Amino acid sequence: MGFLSWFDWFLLLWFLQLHSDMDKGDGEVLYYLSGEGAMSIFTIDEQTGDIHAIKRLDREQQAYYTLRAQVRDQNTHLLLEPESQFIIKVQDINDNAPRFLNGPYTARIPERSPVGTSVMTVVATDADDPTYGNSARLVYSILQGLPYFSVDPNSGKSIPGPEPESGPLMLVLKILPSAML
Ligand SMILES: [Ca+2]
Ligand SMILES: [Ca+2]
Repeated sequence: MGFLSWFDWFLLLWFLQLHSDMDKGDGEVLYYLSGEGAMSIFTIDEQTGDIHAIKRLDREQQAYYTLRAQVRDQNTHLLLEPESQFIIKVQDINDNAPRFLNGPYTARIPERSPVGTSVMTVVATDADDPTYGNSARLVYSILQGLPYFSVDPNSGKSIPGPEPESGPLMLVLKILPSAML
């Protein structure tokens, strides 16, 4: 079984080519494609075996496509070799921004709480591939509320710092893809 990559959101920038050893380049063989997305997302040039994507691929919708290819004699239409199966993997690009789950968050903390008391833990997610590069890696930081609060950049856990003199405090958090830092 072959394993091929295609890029997330990339359309027709390049193509894949199937080639049979039975193909002497004289136009006597024909290539056929079947399986997931055959003819609706991927098309094949019968003569050359070139496979093109005719729609934009979104890894976050479908990351793998299992397809099958046949090579047949142009005249007899008999299979020239056993049908082969291959998988097209849609390679991730960083095309999703991180989002907070269940936000906006509200939390209360008693006056004169000890420094270091946990206020809350915020959780964000990113739909990109967490197993590839930094596309889904998150870093938490505070936009407003310093120096009275801090946040663990990795876990999103927020803790208060020194107590303010007076008045309410607003804690504004943001998440950034790590690549932007
Ligand atoms: Ca992302
Ligand atoms: Ca992506």
